[in-house]
Amino acid sequence: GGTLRFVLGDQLSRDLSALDGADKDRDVILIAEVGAEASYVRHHKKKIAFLFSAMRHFARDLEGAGFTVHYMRFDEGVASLEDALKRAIDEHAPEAVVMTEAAEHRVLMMQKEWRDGVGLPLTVLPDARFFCSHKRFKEWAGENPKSLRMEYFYREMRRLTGYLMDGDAPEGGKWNFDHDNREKLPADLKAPKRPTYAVDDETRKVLALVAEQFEDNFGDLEPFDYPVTRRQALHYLDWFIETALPNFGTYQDAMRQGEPLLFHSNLSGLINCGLLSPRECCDRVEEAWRDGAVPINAAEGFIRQVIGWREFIRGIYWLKMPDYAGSNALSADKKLPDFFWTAKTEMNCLKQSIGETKANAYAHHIQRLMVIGNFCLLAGLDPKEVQEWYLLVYHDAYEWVEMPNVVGMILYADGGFFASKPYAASGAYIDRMSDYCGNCRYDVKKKNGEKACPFNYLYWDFLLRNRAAFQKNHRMGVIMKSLDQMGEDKIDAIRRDSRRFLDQLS
Ligand code: FAD
Ligand code: DLZ
Ligand code: SF4
Repeated sequence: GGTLRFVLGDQLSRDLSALDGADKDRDVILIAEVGAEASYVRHHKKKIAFLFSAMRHFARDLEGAGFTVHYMRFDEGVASLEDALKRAIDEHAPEAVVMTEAAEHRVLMMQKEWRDGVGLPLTVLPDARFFCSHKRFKEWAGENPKSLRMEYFYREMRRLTGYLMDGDAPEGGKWNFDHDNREKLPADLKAPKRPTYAVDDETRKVLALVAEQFEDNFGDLEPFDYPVTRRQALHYLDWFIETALPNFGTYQDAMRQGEPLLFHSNLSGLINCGLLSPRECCDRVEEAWRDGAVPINAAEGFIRQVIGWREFIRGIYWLKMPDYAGSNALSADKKLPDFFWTAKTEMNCLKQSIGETKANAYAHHIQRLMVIGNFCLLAGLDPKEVQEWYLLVYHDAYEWVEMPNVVGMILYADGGFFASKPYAASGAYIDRMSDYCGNCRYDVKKKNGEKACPFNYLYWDFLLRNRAAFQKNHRMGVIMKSLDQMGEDKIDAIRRDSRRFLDQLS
């Protein structure tokens, strides 16, 4: 036989290294829906439906292009990726197996075991879809780094890719236009209407499967209107560049009730599973800027998220795993409150953000970071529980990208390895960036008492609880000083309100 090419669920790219040089006459491409991957956390129903549908359509596209694909469907009862591999080897008797390295540590460890155990040559190739190789990231980070900063990494990536560069200098005279990207949303500015994609026969079957097999999982399965094919993904990218990108930068931090997407790209799920490459997305964005169709703060903002944050986060993950998973620098140990599953809370910002998460398997960055994440941090929720929640609720969630965002970005559980200070904020921040507070039973202007916005006293209680950890952080200097000058009465009120609030959570 020829070569067996095993493609994982988040490797749905025609230019995947494992498909490089595939022989249409002799090779078999294996793609498998397997029990263990679909249930290692209780993924949101839409996440499973999206991925299975994308996998099936990708397989069909490969077949259309003349490849032989062995597609294992969920109802064939394949227990695990290893089970899929062994079944395929038995059936096709290949000479060798080729794979692209898994994006998650857990699965890469499996690949290493198979290499030693399947009894025929198994090659694991690098994943060239990322801009920055493991080697390059390690070299950039240096030996045993104490802390790393995205901004410097990002500049290296700009130089490496040449995006928005004028020779050695950044276009527009600055590396970063974030300062322009914090505007409030004007009341008369409407979010553009999104394209939706009709459910075809294949997706209909997947929806029926998920409804039956994953009945008790979190989240709403329908309506389902995601792009699931390469062609639809490209259409969605075109739509984004033309319609939403011009305002993407300026209103990147804004939130509005009933508008889950605003000007965000919603491309993360498509990029992470392989239907779009990060390179083609950035190429298109840069082109739109060179054509004068979008301002520099939009193009730079998007490209920074992708070649900066996305690659940096992946680098941190591989630098720090496997120990990173257990990080808990602030010894946070509270259980996740029930409303993370039901969205039933009187805190309107959380009700909206979690409600949208439940409906769409999506929330945009500021909702994930400054509403839900901020709450997890201030309330002292257990990092393990928070990691699991974020890993299962979003359709773009894979451990390599979820974990550093949770452990490092929102929870400060790695002691500030890449965040120079915790992303903690009181209600005033949420009020400034959204219209949530106007519809809330709490009063964002009140600091203490039954009616006060809980973020207001939880913020100070968090600092009081973790005083020792932040005392030496010079970026926290001003705020820790105001804590030192706070009167006993005020401190008592903060502690009393926080205890009352946190007690009734559990
Ligand atoms: P846009 O706002 O349009 O941004 C463009 C692209 O930039 C995204 O599609 C994404 O590919 C990339 N990007 C932006 N910020 C980040 C970041 N911090 N890390 C990695 N990529 C980034 N993103 C995931 O893809 N999967 C996750 O599981 C995930 N978990 C997160 C958990 C927390 C606690 C936080 C704070 C952020 C998380 N993010 C995750 C990052 C970010 O919130 C999402 O990528 C983004 O909201 C996806 O929506 P979008 O495509 O509309 O993004
Ligand atoms: C997330 C996921 C799910 C839900 N199901 C599958 C599956 O059935 N088959 C598969 O090959 N991959 C799946 N994945 C993705 C993997 O769990 C894993 O996250 C990635 O391959 C990253 O290593
Ligand atoms: Fe959220 Fe506080 Fe505003 Fe209510 S008042 S929406 S709890 S920030």
